[in-house]
Amino acid sequence: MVFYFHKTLSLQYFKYNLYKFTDMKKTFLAILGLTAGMTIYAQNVAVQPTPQQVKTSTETLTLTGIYQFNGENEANPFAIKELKEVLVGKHSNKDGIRIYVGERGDKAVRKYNKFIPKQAEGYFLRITPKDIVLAGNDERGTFYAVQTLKQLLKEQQLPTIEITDYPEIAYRGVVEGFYGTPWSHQARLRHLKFYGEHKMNTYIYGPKDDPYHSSPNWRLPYPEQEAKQIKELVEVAQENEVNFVWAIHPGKDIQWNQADRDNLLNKFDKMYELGVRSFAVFFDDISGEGTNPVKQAELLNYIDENFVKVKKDVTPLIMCPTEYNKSWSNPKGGYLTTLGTKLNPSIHIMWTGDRVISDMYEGNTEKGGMKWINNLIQRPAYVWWNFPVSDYVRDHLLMGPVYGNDKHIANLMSGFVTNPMEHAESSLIAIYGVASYSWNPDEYDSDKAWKDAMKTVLPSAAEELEIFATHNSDLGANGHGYRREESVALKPIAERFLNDYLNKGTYQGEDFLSIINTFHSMIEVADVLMTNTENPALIAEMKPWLIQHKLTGELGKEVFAMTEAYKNGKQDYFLRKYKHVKALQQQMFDVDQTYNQNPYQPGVKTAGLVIKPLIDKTFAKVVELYNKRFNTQLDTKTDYMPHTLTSDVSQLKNLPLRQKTNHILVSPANEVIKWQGKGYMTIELDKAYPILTININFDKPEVNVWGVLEISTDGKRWQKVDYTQVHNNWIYAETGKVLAKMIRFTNSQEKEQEIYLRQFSITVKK
Ligand code: 14T
Repeated sequence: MVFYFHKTLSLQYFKYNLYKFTDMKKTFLAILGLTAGMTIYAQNVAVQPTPQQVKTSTETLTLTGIYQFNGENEANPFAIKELKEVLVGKHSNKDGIRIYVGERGDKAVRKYNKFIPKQAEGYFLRITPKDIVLAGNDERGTFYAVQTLKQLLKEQQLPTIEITDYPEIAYRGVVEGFYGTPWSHQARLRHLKFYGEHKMNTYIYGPKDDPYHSSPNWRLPYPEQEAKQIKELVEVAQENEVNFVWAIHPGKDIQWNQADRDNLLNKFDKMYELGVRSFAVFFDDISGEGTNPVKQAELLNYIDENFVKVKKDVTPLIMCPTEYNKSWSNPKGGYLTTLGTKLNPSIHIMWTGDRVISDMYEGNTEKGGMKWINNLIQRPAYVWWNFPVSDYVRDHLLMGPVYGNDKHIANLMSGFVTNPMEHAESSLIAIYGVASYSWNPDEYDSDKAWKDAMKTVLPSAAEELEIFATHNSDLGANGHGYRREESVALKPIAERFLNDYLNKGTYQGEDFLSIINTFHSMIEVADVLMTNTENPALIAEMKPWLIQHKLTGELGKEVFAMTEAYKNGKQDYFLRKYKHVKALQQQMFDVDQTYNQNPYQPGVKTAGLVIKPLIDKTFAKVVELYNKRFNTQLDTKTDYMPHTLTSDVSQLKNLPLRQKTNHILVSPANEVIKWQGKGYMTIELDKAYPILTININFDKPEVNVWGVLEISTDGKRWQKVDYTQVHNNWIYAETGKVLAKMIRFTNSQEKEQEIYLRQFSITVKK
C-alpha cells in the first residue's frame, strides 16, 4: 500500500495531510497503518535537506549483508565508494538485495529513466523490500542519492520509500571569507565531508588573512607546504562532490595592464596544476584604481576567454564586486550597471543584500531586494550571506537558527553561500541550516533544521548543545545593526516577570520557577558540554563561552535567591547571597578580560539579549528595595559595561564600548563612516576618573584640523583638550590626569568627513 505526499518526511506535515483526507475512507485506513510505520523515522533526524517528493509505505527493508550490485562500474566512483561503506557485507551475483546504481543513460538504471528528475544534481531513490535503486540525473545526483540512503538507514533497517529530489539553487555552500584566523587544514577537511553529506556543492576559499589570496602575494605561487595542502583539499572536495573554488583578491594593488593580466593567469595556472577547477575574483573592500568597473569587467572577460573557455573543464567564474551591497552602491555612478552590461553572461556576481549584513527577499526594481540587484546586473545574483560570520562581534558565538531569508526566491539567485565564523566547528550549526534552506527553500523549517543540526554535530549531547545555542544566538549591539533572536522560550516569561517586579515589586510563582529552572539548566549543560569528548574541536572553541555560561546561570540563581530572601525578610541570607553575587560578577569580568583577547572585540559575552538583562535588572531592583527597607547602601551596579556612548552620527550611535582593565574603547567599525558637519560622539563614564590618555585613529591625516576633543565632569561645562601629538593617522592627547566623566569628539566644521573608526580609546587612572 502506497501513500503519496509531497516534499517532506516530517510526521507533523504528514498528520496535516492526513487531516485533509479523512473523508476518504480508504486513504484514511492506509494512513493509519502508515503512521505507525513512520514513527520510527520521526523520532530520529529525518532526511535533511528535505527532499522535494517522497512516497512511502509501511514496510521496511532489513539489510541482510548480501548484495547484488548492478552498474557499479559505470556509476560515479565516489558514490560507489560511499555506497559500499554503507552496504557492507558479501557481494554476490545471484542472491541478496539487488542494487541498481548509476546515472541517467547507464544500463543499470535505464528502466528507471522516466523517474529521474531532469534537474541538475537530481536523483531518484527507490527502496522496496527486494531492491534499491539509486539513479542520478548526473554524477552528483547519484552521490546525493547515496547520502539520502545513508540518512535513512537506522540499525540496518530502511523504510520502503520513493524519493524524487533535486536542488532549487544551483550553487550551495560556504565562502571562507572572513577576517581573522583562517580555518585549519584539519577543519577544512572535516567541512568538505560535511558539505558532501548535506548536499552542498561549493566551498569558496577566500580567507582575508591569507597573503597569497590577496596583497601582497597574490601574484606569487604558494610555498610548497601550502600548495600541498591545497592539493589535498581539492582532492577531498572532489571525493565529496564539492567544487573547490579558489578566490583571488588582487584589487588593492592591481595594475590594469598586460603584465598583471599575465600575473593573474599564471597564478590561476599554478592553482589549476594543483587540481583547482573553479575560480573567483574578489574586488571587495578596496579603494582607488582597483574599483574601476570597466577594467574589472575587462579582466574577468579576459580570464573567461583565455582561461575558462580554453581549459574546458573549469566551471563558470564568480566575481565579488566592490559595491557588493545596496547601501554601498551608488546607482548614479553606474558601477553595477557597467558590470551588468559588460561582464560575459556566464560570470556570476556576488551580492550580500541591501546591506553588508542582511537577509534576502524578493523586493522590486525600484526599492531593493533580489529583483533590484538582478535588474542592475542582468542576471540572478550569487548570494554571499554574511551569517554567522562574527568578525565584527568577536566576543560573541553565533549558534542560533538560520532564518530571515525568503522561502520563494530560489529562482532569483544563482547561488547561496554562507560566510561563517572563524570557529569552524561551531559554524556547522548555521551551515547545516543553510544546506537545508538552499536545497529546498519552500520546505525549509528553521527550527527543525536547527535542532537536527545539534543531533548531527553532537549526537551525545544534542539537547545540552541546543540549550547552550539558544542562549548564544544574538550578536549584541553592533555597527551593522544586525541582530538575532535569543532565549526565545524564556523571553515572554522574562518580560512578564520584569514587568511585575520592576513596577510592583511582586512576581508570579510560576514565572519564578521557570526562570530558576532555566538557570539550573544553564549550569547543567555547561558542565555536560565541558566534559564531552565526542567532538573535542567543538568543545575547545566553545570553552570560554561555556565557562561564562555557567557563571551566568549561577549568577541568575543567586540573584533570584536574593528576591526570595527579601520577600521572606531573611536578612542574613540575603547578605550572604549578595556577597556571592558580587564574587560571581567579578569572576565573569575576569573571564571577559582573560579569554579571547583579540584586539577588536576582546572578551566573552553570552546570553546577552534576554537573560543577562533579566538578571541585572532584577539585581538592581532587589538591592534598591533592600537598601530602602533596611537603610543600607549596597551597590546596585552590575558592572558589565558601566560606560555609555551617545552620538548623532547614525553609524556611530550603536557601536558598543569595550573595557580592558583601565582602557575604555569604542569597538572599531570596518565601514566608511560619514560624519556629518557638527556631528558628535560622547563617551560617558560611570563616574569621573583621572584621564591619562586619549588615542584616536580615523585612518586619515589631519583629523585635528576639523575634529575637536573636549572633556567635562558634568556635561554642562566643557573643556577643550589640546592634542599632544599628531602623527600620520594618529592623534593622541596626554591629559595630565585631569578629572573627567565625559569625553566628546565633534566635527567642528559644516563639511561632512569620511573616516574609518580604527581606534578611539581612553585610558583612565583607576
Ligand atoms: F565581499 C563581501 F561580500 C564581504 O562581505 N566582504 C567582507 C567580509 O570579508 C567580512 O567577513 C564581512 C563581515 O564583516 O563583511 C565584509 O567585510 C567588510 C565589511 C564592512 F562593512 C569590510 C569592510 C567593511 F567596511
